[in-house]
Amino acid sequence: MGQLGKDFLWGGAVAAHQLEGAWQVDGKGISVADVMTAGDVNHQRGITDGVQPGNNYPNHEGIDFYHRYPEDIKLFAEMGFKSFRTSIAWTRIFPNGDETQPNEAGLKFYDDLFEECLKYDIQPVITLSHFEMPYHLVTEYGGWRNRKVIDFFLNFAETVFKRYRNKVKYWMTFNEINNQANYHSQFALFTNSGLQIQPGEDAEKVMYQAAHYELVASAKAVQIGKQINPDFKIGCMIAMCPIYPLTAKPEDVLKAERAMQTRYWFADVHCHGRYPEWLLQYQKNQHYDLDITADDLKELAAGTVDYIGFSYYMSFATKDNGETTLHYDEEHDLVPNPYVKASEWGWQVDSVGLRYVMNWFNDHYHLPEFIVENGFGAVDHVEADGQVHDSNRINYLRDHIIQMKKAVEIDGVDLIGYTPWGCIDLVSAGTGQMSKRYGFIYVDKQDDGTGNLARIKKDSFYWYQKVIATNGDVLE
Ligand code: P53
Repeated sequence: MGQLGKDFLWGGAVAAHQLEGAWQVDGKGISVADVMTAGDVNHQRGITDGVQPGNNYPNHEGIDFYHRYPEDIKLFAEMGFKSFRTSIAWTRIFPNGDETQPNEAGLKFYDDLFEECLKYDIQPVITLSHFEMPYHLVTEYGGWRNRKVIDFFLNFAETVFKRYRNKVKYWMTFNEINNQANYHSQFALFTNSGLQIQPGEDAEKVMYQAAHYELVASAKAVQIGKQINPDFKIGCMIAMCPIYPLTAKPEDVLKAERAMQTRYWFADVHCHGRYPEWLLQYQKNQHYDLDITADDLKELAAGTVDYIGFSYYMSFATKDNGETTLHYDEEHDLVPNPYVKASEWGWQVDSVGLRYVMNWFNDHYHLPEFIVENGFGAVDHVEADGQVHDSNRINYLRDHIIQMKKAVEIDGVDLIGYTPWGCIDLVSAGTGQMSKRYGFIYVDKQDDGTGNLARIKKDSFYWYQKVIATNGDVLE
């Protein structure tokens, strides 16, 4: 029976654009996150044509981690973190994305940040591209629909691999690359790939082309990284929301299988180094004439990943809708699951699903896994005593850790670590809100931008400290 090893990487996760702020400091360029306004539970975030005065752009200030990280890393160390997942803001290193020479001030910032982590034996776990590509690559090149962006990305990847080769061991290429399987979502296409669909364009086809270039870029980055440091562990990052059949009706089961294929073929390419047959057939049936060369296919095969990084928040369900073509479309084919409860933001909470997906990944790919996001976004209140009693969050995390341990101890899954999302409150990616909080540490910053940015340890801070200290034995 397996166990969480003594080197298990307990920690927490964030992304540069959601907490750093300092959007124009030390030469940073404008990223796609910088042109996104705040939304809320009922309103999608706006994407403006460049930065337009008079709008609320919550990522511009974030929680000012850029200037306050020593204080925050110290709090992570106090909780006992062994790892800290963040991303490198591409626009700090290459402000426009297409420069040949990097911005030294940006490189220096991450040198200092990683040093600060290592001082406490906290391993940085780094995502190269986390919803923050240079906006210039969108306006000048059309984002990832353009093959040229592969080289710009590789220039960025090589620069940071070389610079941090002795500071960072765990890397991931593209955050939640498969979210864009939901090609109806302007938000997903823009944040993942800088895509803006023109009238008359087939969004699904554009998505398949962009995803192909990203997967080629990922495979090439893996190879470049291994040359720079053979000890690097380079993973993919998949948003894992399993899609269950609503009933045992065979047509529902088949529909759910196609849904899983549609959302997770990205992992097939990352892990197996090739496209699955159903997708090749689908693209042929659609008469998509994609730019996929023989050389690309060689690169995909040569650049498979070392591990599967994934986020897990919720599960989905689907059912047959009587169509003869087996096609799954995330915007129209999801149905509520009567067996699970949803959060205030409609995210269906399902801890057993975590054990299910850990087994699913293991059976499909036989690779180590790393849970690089998991968590409960909820409104928190600072009580009269100045404390935050976030028992909902503790309950959510406890239930998931119990299932995670079962997957390791009973089912034999090889798990590298666990980094819950938003270990310190930050800007929500989906809604741009501050009030959708995930942290062990409360930050006094509100949706309207007010607040003094003070940090407060929540009840979950002390709870997680105990979990780490006992290597997951004490969960009460
Ligand atoms: P927020 C959709 C579905 C699952 C995870 O999300 C997702 C999304 C996109 O919103 O995003 C990941 O902030 C992402 C993080 C994000 C986190 O989950 O919308 O990797 O950047 O903040 C939580 O509540």
